[in-house]
Amino acid sequence: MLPAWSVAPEIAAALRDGGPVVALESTIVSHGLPRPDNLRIAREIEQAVRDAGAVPATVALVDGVVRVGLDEAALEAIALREGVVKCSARDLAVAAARGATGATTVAATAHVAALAGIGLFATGGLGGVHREARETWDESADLVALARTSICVVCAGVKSILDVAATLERLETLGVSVVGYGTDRFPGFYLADSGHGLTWRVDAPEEVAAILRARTALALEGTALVVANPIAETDQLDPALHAAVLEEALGAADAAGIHGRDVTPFLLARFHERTGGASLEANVRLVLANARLAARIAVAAAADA
Ligand code: PSU
Ligand code: MN
Repeated sequence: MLPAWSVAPEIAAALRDGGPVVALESTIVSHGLPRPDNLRIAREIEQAVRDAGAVPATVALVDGVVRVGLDEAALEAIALREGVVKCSARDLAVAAARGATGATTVAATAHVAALAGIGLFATGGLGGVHREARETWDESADLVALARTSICVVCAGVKSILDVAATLERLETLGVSVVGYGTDRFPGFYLADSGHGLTWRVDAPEEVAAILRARTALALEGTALVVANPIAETDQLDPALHAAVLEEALGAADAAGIHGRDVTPFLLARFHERTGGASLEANVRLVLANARLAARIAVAAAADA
């Protein structure tokens, strides 16, 4: 029988030696970025982690096995194969038992990373409370996963298609720590500033490593630490274009009856179409920046150990 999960040898060795490792999710590759560019971008994200001195560990389900660290064939399967399932935490075991191939969301990736003993994780934007949540109850499982998983997640805030204020309230209720990196404003994914302030700001990877140490000492490491890293202002989407496209995209999703796990991929794809690729460019830049920062934090945390 195949094992339910496996760790690539390079990653297992790094973890044994207490070396820096950064987990990466795969839903952004399969469902968040258009083909065939997604495969090249997935490689670039891994390379960004390597360039900053850490080992990348992209997580995905390939033919029924949860893999921590993908070889070329596995990365290609996730990026290009038809019918790759978007797996949140609740989908993982079901999909694994069926021998499926699936990409892991923030919720599923955080769970698997913690299982493997990886402390750092980079993504684009977290899921959260959707704008129509009052009617639909649509709130990403990313939030509850962050409330119960010991992991540090580097992201550009939550996706700007969401109700950011409500998501920040939920993160507070769930006991998830949020710090801004180089800012006291909560980033807005495609935009540098979501319009919401933050209580805590850090300015160096070593400061995050110190927070991680304090969490362990205080037995507060059972939840996630979110490091919110804004996209550079020169790379952000034009705010007026963002507002116009968002309104159009939300209307289109509603008209097309999109719901459940299809909402986020639909809205992101609509953005990429309607901004003539500008949102795609911004998305790639912010993910690369998050991968680099997560690697620097992993290096700082490993130096502590
Ligand atoms: N960040 C991106 N692009 C993405 C995602 C994050 O830049 O596609 C994915 C993550 O996998 C996240 C998911 O967990 O979107 C959220 O989906 P939902 O809202 O259905 O929970
Ligand atoms: Mn949802």
